[in-house]
Amino acid sequence: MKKSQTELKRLAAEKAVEFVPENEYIGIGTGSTVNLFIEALGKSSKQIKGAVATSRESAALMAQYGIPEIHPNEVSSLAVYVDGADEINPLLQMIKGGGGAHLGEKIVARLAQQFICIADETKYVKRLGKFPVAMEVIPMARSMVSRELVKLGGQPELRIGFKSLNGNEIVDVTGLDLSQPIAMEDKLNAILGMVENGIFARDPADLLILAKQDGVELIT
Ligand code: ABF
Repeated sequence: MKKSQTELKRLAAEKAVEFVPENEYIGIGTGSTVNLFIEALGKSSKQIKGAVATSRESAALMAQYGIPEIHPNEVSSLAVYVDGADEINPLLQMIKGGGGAHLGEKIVARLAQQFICIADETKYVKRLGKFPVAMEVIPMARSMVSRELVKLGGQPELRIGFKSLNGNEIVDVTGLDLSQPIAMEDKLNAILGMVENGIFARDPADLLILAKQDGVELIT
């Protein structure tokens, strides 16, 4: 019987709990796969000191399971960061931001000693770029940033009605050449008015827990 995408996400999420060290601070990402991780962690016997949340949705679910929330300014490092992705390639570089939380995710991932990505097989791609790249932009500069994105070959689209945790807007961009993801990540972040883009190439994951129809694969 073919496993559903949710069943695969749950397998990856449950496997990730094995990699959470006891009595440490950890970081927790955002999205439906992460929600299943929070549930699995909450139901496990694992005792952690606390977790940094990257969205209010994750924080609320953590609270439901009694996982203490800590603010990122209270810690100088985290043992692990567990998060999903929209796309991830064999180098463990990712496109993230479908949930509009990629700025916080990149900040918290930078704090962690190990970035564990949990995903179902549909996220694993040879080349990044089919999924739109989310970009957090300063509202007053949205048009200026969009003109620069078009110059780079992108097709920017404002995420209507969405504001980030920091009160910024999200522009989703398709059509960019991501054959050199690190270079593009840096180029995008140099645009005046750009807060952060959803290419995680400079900060790839350290471990991918990939749930496939024939089992869970660990890729490093
Ligand atoms: C989050 O995970 C986002 O960066 C990314 O868009 C999302 C993937 O969500 P899901 O697990 O629901 O596919 O970290």
